[in-house]
Amino acid sequence: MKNILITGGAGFIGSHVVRLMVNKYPDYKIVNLDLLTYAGNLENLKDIEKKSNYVFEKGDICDADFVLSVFEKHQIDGVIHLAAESHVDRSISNPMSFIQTNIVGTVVLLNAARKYWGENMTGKRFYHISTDEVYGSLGEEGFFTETTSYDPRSPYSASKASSDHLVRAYNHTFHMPVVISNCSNNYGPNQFPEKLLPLAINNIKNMKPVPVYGKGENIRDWLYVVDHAKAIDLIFHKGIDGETYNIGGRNEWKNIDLIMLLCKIMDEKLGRTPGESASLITYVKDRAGHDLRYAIDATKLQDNLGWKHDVMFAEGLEKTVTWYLENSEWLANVLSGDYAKYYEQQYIQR
Ligand code: NAD
Ligand code: TDX
Repeated sequence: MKNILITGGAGFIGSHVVRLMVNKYPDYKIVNLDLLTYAGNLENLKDIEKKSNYVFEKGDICDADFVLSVFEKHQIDGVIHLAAESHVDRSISNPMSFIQTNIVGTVVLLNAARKYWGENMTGKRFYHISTDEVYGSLGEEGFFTETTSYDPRSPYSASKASSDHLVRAYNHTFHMPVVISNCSNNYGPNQFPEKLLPLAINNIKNMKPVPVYGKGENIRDWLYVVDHAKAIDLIFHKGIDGETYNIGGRNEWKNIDLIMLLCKIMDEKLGRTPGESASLITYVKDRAGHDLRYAIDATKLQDNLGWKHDVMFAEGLEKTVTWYLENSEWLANVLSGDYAKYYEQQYIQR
């Protein structure tokens, strides 16, 4: 496969996948299709944007004519589909855009691939990137495996579950060569500061309250974004058609413990007295339908494809904090625009 379409490549995870693929495969053409919504940012790709094997196409995955034209123009052989509305809180206040982008957009892409590839899809691949949230919420014990029943509980996770089902349906019905992965929470550079870690880093830096939903007892399984990008590269090249792979770091943290650790690191980095950053922690109204715990069992990916994560959490978190402190211009740029309005609605008015 030579001409690869990556959707959502200007977003958080997508930009790390684009960078990895552009640098690692100089003989591939990497086409990044992104609408540049509030979450898409071409600044994330400054270091590779001039490479000869990289092309950017601005447009909407829901626009069938445009998507098909991109397949034809670049003779696309493989798709890595990351474009999505990705923030759970926004899916609670505005579910419709999640239905449109995550469900309709995925079907538009599948249709374009089917139309362009025709009957003989040998050597082609449609790789759909999904989330652990489709499996629902765990109690204190157990892990999500690839055979765990779907039980999505937010508009976001329901829209992702729906797109996963549609991708599988195209495999079953039309023999489209697909592969799916479901990953746990990612963290790292370039994450939009609506998500817990970059939001907390930014607020701590500016001595603003750090909002912790409910009692802070919800648990997430954190993976460094570059390790996710490496898993995506591996699955794209070595995964078996029709299979699903779970990706996770075996790195569970209660939200409040994670924020306490972050505060400790920030105190050290900013030369504050111990406890100064933690004094900003503020318990706020819980997220509606807040899932208690996510935890991934990635044994299949480890045993079948030899994946393991490289970055230990202490190192990854330290790198992440350093990146945000050193990239205040990036942060200032993404915080301008509509973000202030969103923050006001999400944290001040409710
Ligand atoms: P993100 O919100 O940072 O980026 C999404 C990108 O998609 C943006 O660049 C945006 O401009 C683009 N986009 C949105 N709507 C579009 C449309 N209609 N047409 C074209 N482009 C559009 O998201 P992320 O956190 O990088 O997540 C990427 C993918 O990985 C998503 O599918 C998400 O469900 C999945 N995922 C994310 C995580 C996580 O922790 N962030 C974990 C598991 C899976
Ligand atoms: O201000 C906050 N306070 C807070 O306590 C925010 C933004 C979040 N939280 C809590 C909610 C969650 O329990 O922190 C946890 C993490 O929240 P998010 O960063 O919003 O991530 P989450 O809801 O777990 O979903 C993420 O992981 C799976 C991504 O946003 C999804 O795209 C991905 O599919």
